[in-house]
Amino acid sequence: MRKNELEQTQHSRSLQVSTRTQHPLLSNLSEFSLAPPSPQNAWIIDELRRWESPPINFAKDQTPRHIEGWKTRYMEGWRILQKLAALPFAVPSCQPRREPKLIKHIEIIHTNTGHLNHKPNPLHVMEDLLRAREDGVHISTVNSILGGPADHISVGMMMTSLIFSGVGCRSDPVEEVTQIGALTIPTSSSGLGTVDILPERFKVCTKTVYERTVCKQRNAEKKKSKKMPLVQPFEVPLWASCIVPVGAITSPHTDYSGCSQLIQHIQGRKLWLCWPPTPHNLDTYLRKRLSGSIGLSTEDAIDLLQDMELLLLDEEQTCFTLPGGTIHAVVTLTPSCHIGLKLWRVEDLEVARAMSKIQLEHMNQRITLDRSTFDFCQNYFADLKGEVEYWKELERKNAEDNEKICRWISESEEMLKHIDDHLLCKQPNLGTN
Ligand SMILES: O=C(O)CCC(=O)C(=O)O
Repeated sequence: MRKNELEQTQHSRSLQVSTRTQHPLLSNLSEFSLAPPSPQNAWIIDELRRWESPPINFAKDQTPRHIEGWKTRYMEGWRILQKLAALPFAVPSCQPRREPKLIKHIEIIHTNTGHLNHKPNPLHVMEDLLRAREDGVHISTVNSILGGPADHISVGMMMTSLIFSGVGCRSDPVEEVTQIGALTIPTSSSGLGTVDILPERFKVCTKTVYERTVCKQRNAEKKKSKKMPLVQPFEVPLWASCIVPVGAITSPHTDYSGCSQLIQHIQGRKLWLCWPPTPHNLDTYLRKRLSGSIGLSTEDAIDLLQDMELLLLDEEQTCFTLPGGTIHAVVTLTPSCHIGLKLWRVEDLEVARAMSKIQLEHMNQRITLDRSTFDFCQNYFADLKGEVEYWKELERKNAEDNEKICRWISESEEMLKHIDDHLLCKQPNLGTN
């Protein structure tokens, strides 16, 4: 047992007597852990209560086949929240309108958007979603019940799922109960491109680079604003938004290939579970993900990964950074949306290197890869290719750490030069996986 785990256990033992009287549900949690639950985590029980309420609990006591998937999800969320509430040590957390407690890895930039003249809202996200559809831009769509991609789903079905998840299909046994979310909706000039959300500190910083896109007015918009001066194409931060229905659970994963993300929460109640990219955590998560199985479940992550931090978000528009390589899982308690912006920072460099090293080692050890692992590796290195351009920009901007960044760029380029052949010879036979 590591030192801080030992301290946490001792600390919770000394609280044993008061724990039992703190919250009525705490006494039922003893079956989840030998040590008594920490009263510091009692706030999670309120979230468990929410999870046990409509519309999320609608499938709990029903048996029709078409809601089996929903029921499984419901039970998974219930077990996750129970497990968290039963932990015998105080989990570092950030909760609405409370001082963050013990949070070290996640950096809270601000806890609301009171300082902004124009605030981001779900309408901006919907505008961007519709624009992406009109322009034929690919967005990642996921079916949270099946835990996989849902690329064939129309925007109409997605919107229906957002509105009616958990309430709409009860009486129609033919209709599947859907739970569809969209994960990468790009900024457009009629949506989030109209709001300046980026905190000043990221605009004027030699230590950080953020992803950008050129925002162009479309012909229809130009016609509408005939009397207005013509707006020249302009560069904006390339926020990508994410819209998720009630009751969704996103399993532990890392995003991209080492860059950080700035996340601006827009609306909804959700719980983020975050684990820092320590060597133990990266190794445990990546080896499981690369072993061809379905990956690490949230429940296993709570047991196996170290130094978890929890972030509970509600209508306060909190902004925070998710440092490169952060493993995260999300439980959504009401329909919600947020936006993310990729950031490149010198402090992410070692994590980017460690992640690539594990992926390469793993690929070298295996003769063939199954379809899911092959896609995972391919996406990882495709992302890395795009990220190298931003590392180059950071290198030009940051004289102080120039040498370090240069070394990482040439390592990445060397890796990428070999990766195509390496990956191609491990490509699974189509149709067999
Ligand atoms: O909100 C969710 O369920 C998933 C969000 C997420 O994992 C992300 O934005 O990277």
